[in-house]
Amino acid sequence: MVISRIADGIWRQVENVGDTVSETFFEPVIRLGVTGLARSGKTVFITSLVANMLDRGRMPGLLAASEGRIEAAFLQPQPDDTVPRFEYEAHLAAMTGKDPHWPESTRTISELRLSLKVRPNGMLAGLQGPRTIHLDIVDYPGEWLLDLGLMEQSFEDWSAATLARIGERSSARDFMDLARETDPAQEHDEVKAQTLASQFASYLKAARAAGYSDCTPGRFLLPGDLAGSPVLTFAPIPTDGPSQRKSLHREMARRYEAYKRQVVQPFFRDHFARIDRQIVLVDALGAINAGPRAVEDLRGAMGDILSAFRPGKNGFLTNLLSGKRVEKILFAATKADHLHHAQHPRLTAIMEALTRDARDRAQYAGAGTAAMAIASLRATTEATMAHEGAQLEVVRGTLLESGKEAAFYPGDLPQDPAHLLNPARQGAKKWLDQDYQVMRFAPAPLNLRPGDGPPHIRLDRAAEFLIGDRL
Ligand SMILES: Nc1nc2c(ncn2[C@@H]2O[C@H](COP(=O)(O)OP(=O)(O)O)[C@@H](O)[C@H]2O)c(=O)[nH]1
Ligand SMILES: [Mg+2]
Repeated sequence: MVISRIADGIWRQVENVGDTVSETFFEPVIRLGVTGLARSGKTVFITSLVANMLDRGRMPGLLAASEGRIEAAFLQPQPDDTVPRFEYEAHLAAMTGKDPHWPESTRTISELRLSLKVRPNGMLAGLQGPRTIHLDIVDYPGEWLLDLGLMEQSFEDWSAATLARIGERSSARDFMDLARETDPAQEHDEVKAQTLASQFASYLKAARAAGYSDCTPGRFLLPGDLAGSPVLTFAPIPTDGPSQRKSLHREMARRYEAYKRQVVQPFFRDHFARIDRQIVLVDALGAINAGPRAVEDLRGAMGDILSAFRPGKNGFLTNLLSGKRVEKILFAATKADHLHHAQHPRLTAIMEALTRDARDRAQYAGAGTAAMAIASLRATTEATMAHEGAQLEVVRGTLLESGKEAAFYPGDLPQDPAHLLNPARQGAKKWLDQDYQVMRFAPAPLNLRPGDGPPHIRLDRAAEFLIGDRL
């Protein structure tokens, strides 16, 4: 009896050792994090990246592919049994089927394992057969990174900072009325707690719709199966001094701590801390189109998101990572197919400027960073048109709303990103010189040659930066 139990234990240990040995020496795993705020283009990016890794005809910028060293690519069951699988097949069918359309938006974490059989290059080329390398792609909402700021804040500090920040926003009026008349010392009452929490959640939704990015706690917007649970039933309230036993203040503070411990911390520990390479997708054109306030807000949110990648500033994260770090971070402006390629360098420059502070610090911490303008699924073609005596460089495509073919000129992005970022920082209400427009195009019907993935812009360069050195 006892002996068999010991034997069982030993057997399992040996099995575990076997796992790690084969993973590290023979079948390396790269965990690629894909994040960005809602609608930044994560789903389309992952779908197109995987399709283009399976059929590599359009990936000349990925050296291992252009050198013909990738002998095979295939999807495999992912290693994490409790994380939803990224619905690759459904998304690809949406984008490249008979009646192409954009995939449904998803709002949670998901994962997909792509395995590559790669022949080594250089010195090892003649000595070694092909190796299998697993690319575990993890899609998670950028909103969840914003919660990192809560980890180092007490309930009282968080309440005070939040109430001060949102006090003047019209979208917060109802909630603020309620918060102001709340006595933190009153006895805890579940109905009151629920009213506060639901008013606060309504405010967060309205704030996000109005273009604000500082909408934490992130799970209030995307509660999933936590909806209605105590960890999501709290709100900032005016507090002064320590809380009394059984008071509303005490219970709200307790739930806030539970949210940090049971929602935020597990995400960082189980997912974020294991990422090797990261791409942060940004809908910079969308923000430019929405105006200076949206650009400034995006800059702020980028700063907050990116603070997760310089753990030195955050004690909680430093402990969690214990020396491990993300090795490469790519900041990509998505949907570059809205612009003629002549303007792509300007979009890249804007992306660089938006993330400059964060990139400088990441570089200091030893991570390689880059900024790029990409289109995961190219929905347009380019053309030059005569217009009022000048030549305009336009893009053509099928408009999403009307289904009509149209040529489109989005406006001229400035050479110098400061022409956009400075007015945004100074609180300008609208752009001075001109307006920028974004049309939504439908994905174009495709007629792919065998071996070709869906059309894109610089997806191969993005892949080379993110994983090229490991292939
Ligand atoms: N034209 C164009 N539109 C894109 C591209 N990628 C994303 N989009 C648009 O952005 C929307 C949001 O993309 P999605 O991947 O669902 O964003 P997510 O919320 O970050 O997963 C899509 O429905 C498309 O309208 C692209 O490469 N080109
Ligand atoms: Mg998505």
